[in-house]
Amino acid sequence: MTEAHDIVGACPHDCPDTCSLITTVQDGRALRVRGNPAHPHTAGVLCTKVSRYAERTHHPERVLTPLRRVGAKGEGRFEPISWDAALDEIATRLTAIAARDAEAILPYSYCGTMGLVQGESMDRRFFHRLGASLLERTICATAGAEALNHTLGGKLGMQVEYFAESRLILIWGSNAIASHLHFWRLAQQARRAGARLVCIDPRRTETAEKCDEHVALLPGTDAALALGLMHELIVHDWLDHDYIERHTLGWPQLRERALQWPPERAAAVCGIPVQQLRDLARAWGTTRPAAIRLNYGVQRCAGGGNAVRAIACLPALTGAWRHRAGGLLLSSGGNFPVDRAALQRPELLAGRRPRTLNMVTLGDDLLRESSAAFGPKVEALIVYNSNPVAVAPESPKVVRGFVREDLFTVVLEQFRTDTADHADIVLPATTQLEHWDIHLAYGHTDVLLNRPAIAPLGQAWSNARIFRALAARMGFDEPCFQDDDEALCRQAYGDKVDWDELLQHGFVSLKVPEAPFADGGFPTPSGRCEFYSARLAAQGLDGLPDHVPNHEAVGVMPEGDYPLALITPPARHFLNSSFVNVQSLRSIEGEPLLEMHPCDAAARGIVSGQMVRVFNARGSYHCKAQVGERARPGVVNGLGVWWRKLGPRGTNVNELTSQQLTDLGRGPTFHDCRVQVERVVVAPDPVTEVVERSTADV
Ligand SMILES: Nc1nc2c(c(=O)[nH]1)N[C@H]1C(S)=C(S)[C@@H](COP(=O)(O)OP(=O)(O)OC[C@H]3O[C@@H](n4cnc5c(=O)[nH]c(N)nc54)[C@H](O)[C@@H]3O)O[C@H]1N2
Ligand SMILES: Nc1nc2c(c(=O)[nH]1)N[C@H]1C(S)=C(S)[C@@H](COP(=O)(O)OP(=O)(O)OC[C@H]3O[C@@H](n4cnc5c(=O)[nH]c(N)nc54)[C@H](O)[C@@H]3O)O[C@H]1N2
Ligand code: SF4
Ligand SMILES: [Mo]
Repeated sequence: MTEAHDIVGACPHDCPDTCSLITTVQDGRALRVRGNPAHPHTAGVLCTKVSRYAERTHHPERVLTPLRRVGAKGEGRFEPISWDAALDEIATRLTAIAARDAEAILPYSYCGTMGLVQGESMDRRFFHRLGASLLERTICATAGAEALNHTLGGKLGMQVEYFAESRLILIWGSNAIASHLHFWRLAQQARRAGARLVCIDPRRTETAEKCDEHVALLPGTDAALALGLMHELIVHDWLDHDYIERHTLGWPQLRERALQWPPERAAAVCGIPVQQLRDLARAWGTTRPAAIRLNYGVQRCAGGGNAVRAIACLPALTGAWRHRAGGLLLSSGGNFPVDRAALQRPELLAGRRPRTLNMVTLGDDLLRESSAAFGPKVEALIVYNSNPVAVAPESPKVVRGFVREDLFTVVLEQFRTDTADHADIVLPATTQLEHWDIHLAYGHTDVLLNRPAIAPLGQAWSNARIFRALAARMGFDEPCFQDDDEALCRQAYGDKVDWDELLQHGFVSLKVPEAPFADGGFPTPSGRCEFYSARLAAQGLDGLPDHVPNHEAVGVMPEGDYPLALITPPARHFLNSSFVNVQSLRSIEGEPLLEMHPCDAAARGIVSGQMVRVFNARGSYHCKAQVGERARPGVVNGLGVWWRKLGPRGTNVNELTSQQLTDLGRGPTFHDCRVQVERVVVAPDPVTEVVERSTADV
């Protein structure tokens, strides 16, 4: 037995906190993973999920050899094959398709790892060289990102640590305790020093119940709330006229727009008491320093981009940016000087301009035939760092696409996910403990390096190695296909980050201003905070932020059929669909639940613990009802992206969500969805279930 030793790494997950990890290793096995006490933002603490990362890595169900399908698509029956056989088969199939039209090949990936090497380097080189279709990676944050870009000039904002000094914090569209725990520590610090915390969220989350105030607005009404707040700031003259004059663009127009939103109108749209809106405006207008921790929950609806724009105007109106503990933070990602061209080598496209498909509309796109407008039918799909069968909206269509007999599907995975079950070939991928990577963060401003703690398990390879090997099989002989994983790590930031310091400490803090917009200097075309965006107006869009009702707002769809709004926020102990197969975490999470307000439940004769069917025109989903105050009247909360095969009847909540897009950024609208709910009566014979409609529904 060798002595145990520690290796410093980085959490790979799609979470603003990007923690520094310490893995204790003995005899080639990761014994445990804990938070690095030397990294200020991590402060020695990890969330419950990643504390179980060693359990996840050494999970008995890891995919450890290449697999070839022997059953029907989706059945999940495979036989092990050699790497040579797998690579030969993939290269042969892709070469044949590419000879006809390389755009019939579609890569599909997201942030299963946020690592720059395993997430967006050799893979992109490979697909660029091939001339495959491009993918718009929109499934999470593009509406908010584009909104920030058009308002502040980029994914920039407050330095997260200064929230600890704020006197008022609006936690807006974010369940910090569940989804970025380390921010909550700072909010608690602020509160101990006397700050007031306000949570703005339709759901009474763990975070909402611990704040001083909870504004439980209807989903998709945040822009109306922001405009109503502006109305009050104007009427009471809680404005910083000097800041507005010197550092903003379009105030006369925005002022006129906001004056159309008296508190009564805004509160009615939001479904909140008008006094609550007035009180919030007074607090925002009169407290210094005041800050907003905005998160992506607000932008998963039709008007998500406009909502983020409206909210991002609030700090400039009151001059909140003047203080380092004032302003707003949605994403800090724009601070990182990543050399994406060096990693991804767009020049390998050699002048070709392949079509781009949107990852949100995968369901529709897999079912499309070739046409002049669409281009070639998708014939091959290469999935990595993502589990689209579970996470993409409107899964009935996604599944119909994945079971197509004429689709060749390769999935690079650590586990037999719902998506892997539909693959022709599954390739075993390493976890973060087994490979090199380098990271940015979107909730702080440190670069992190991930060193492998253990050797790859079984025959697992890193994504970068897999794409290197595929490139070699396909005869791609450009020198960039020789770069190994460590070399790719070095290329990510070039000389902009000190490599030796990274090797030594595992992280390097970027040099960023304490209060980025204290004296204006917004990186927009005008150099100002753009209330009015000429760029948006030039695209034929509204140059000012406005309230854009949900696609499936009250009154838009036939309300009698689907009267309830459904939101689908993450489960605390899963990360999107990752960790659902980790038994200890699944035990805490329990089972798929639908939270309902007592009045909506009573109207349908539903009690807690009862099996219900949630449905709309797109699909139908069974889970247990949990009746209580976490849900507001008129809104039901379907928690977590469960693996379909681990949920009742092999479905999850994305059976119901739609492929409609946001106003900006072509993003998903997971929280913009209408449904009906009915109880399911289980007959003595468990196979025959009778659905009972109460009189309230008809
Ligand atoms: N434990 C855990 N942590 C996670 C994740 C996870 O799955 N589990 N996912 C990670 C990822 S990929 C991301 S993008 C982030 C996601 O985390 P967030 O950016 O925080 O986004 P959501 O979880 O979608 O929504 C956050 C909150 O917004 C609320 N919400 C829904 N609709 C609206 C609305 O219209 N207006 C307002 N004001 N609020 C609304 C939801 O009820 C939820 O509590 O978290 C990351 N962290
Ligand atoms: N209904 C509903 N749906 C949602 C959301 C919601 O709030 N509600 N949230 C949406 C959001 S915000 C996001 S970001 C998406 C996320 O959706 P995805 O990006 O698909 O994220 P995960 O579900 O975590 O799946 C990531 C997969 O990547 C694998 N993986 C991790 N590391 C590696 C690696 O190094 N190599 C390879 N080959 N594989 C790896 C993991 O095993 C896991 O199966 O889901 C979206 N879907
Ligand atoms: S998921 Fe977030 S909070 Fe948890 S360890 Fe990773 S970065 Fe930290
Ligand atoms: Mo996300």
